[in-house]
Amino acid sequence: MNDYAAKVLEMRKAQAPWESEFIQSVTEVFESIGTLLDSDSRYEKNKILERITVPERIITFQVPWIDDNGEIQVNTGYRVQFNSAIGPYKGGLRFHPTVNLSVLKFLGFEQMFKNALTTLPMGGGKGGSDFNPKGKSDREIMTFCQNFMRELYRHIGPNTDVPAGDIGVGAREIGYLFGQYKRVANVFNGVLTGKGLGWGGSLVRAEATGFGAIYFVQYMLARKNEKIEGKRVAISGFGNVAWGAALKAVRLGAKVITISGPDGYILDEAGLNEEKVAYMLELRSSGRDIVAPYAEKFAGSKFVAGRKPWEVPADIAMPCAIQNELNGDDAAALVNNGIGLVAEVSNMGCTPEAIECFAKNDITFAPGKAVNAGGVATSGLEMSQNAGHGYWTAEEVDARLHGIMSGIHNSCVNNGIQADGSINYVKGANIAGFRTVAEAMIAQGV
Ligand code: 2IT
Repeated sequence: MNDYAAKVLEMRKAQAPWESEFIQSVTEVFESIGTLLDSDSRYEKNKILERITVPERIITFQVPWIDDNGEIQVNTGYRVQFNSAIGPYKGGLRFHPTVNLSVLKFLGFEQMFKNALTTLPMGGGKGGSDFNPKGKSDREIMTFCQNFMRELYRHIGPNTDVPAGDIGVGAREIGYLFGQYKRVANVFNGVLTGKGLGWGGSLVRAEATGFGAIYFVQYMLARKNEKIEGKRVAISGFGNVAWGAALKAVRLGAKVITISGPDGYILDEAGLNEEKVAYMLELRSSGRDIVAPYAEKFAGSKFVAGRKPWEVPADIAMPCAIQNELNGDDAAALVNNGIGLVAEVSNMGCTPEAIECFAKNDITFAPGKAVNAGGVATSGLEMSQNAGHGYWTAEEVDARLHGIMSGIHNSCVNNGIQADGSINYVKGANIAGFRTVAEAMIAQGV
């Protein structure tokens, strides 16, 4: 690691050694940008690494709400406004029991570079709560969202900070959050993305993260003169992102053989079809956070309890669930089974040991901040439509999404090309994203 980067990393570690996810994400970026830092002393002179690792603002608040039994519950709400050098803070809200400041700082840090990669004017932010939506009634979800927004509304706005969904926050939650924002702020604007069609939402936004990830995989394959058609694809998760990826993969003739949940994974050797992909939505709306019922519904598939899909032989692996879901042992299993390509779709889905294992074995690996950027990119397109008081067709949005994913792939190639002609996508994505943000910070002064 570059000396300056190592010094700042040590400083951040000493300040908050318990923020393991945040330190992991900073380490990955700092390890990748050494050549850029070596070649340009302005970054150190302007203390860019010191500044870029401290969120511009963190808002923490209490979210009290009343459950269906009339009991008062209390959760913690957060919004980490990480960096606004290139646009208003932009990034999702996560409702999940594992949410804490370290997790939201890592997500906000990643978001800043991801948003820069899209080339749209969006800064980095992230937020959410340790609220667990699992097993909650619709009324409880609505009450929680309303009480969350009762505080958050004063910190956000279409030119200030534009939240969206993430794990545990989908179309239903965005609806309740938007309704409350509108009530208390008395304004109808594009303050959130992922809105419903007909009240400001964009066509293709729901599919965009998964679709964009598959477009990115197609560009990766094209460099190796390969096609996705006929490839065995192992996907984890069964939420919005996994659903979009499975849908596009199936439509392009790939064989999606796994999905997974916290309870285990489904192995479907026949491959998913559009009916089975649609069933993922039913599984999700059950609110139980399990995939086991899939095996009861579709003969020939089986449920493997308590395990992850990375033990299944596949050509392409796409983690679509949560951070650190694919570790060094999982990576070794994939390599032993002849994996050809790994596209990380979840944010920081792979541990450093896993990424190292792929690198050692010359497995093409692309990081989440590049692969999953189609989601936030399409949020950016939703912001444009809102600002222009109109809507674009699905074809228009999809064409722009394609163009943005192609541009991100080109950035990774241009900044990550190695002496042997192979691409280090981690390095390429981090250098391209970092440079854009850092240059804007330098231009704007302190
Ligand atoms: O991780 C992500 O990029 C998201 N959850 C989407 C963020 C957004 O603002 O659409």
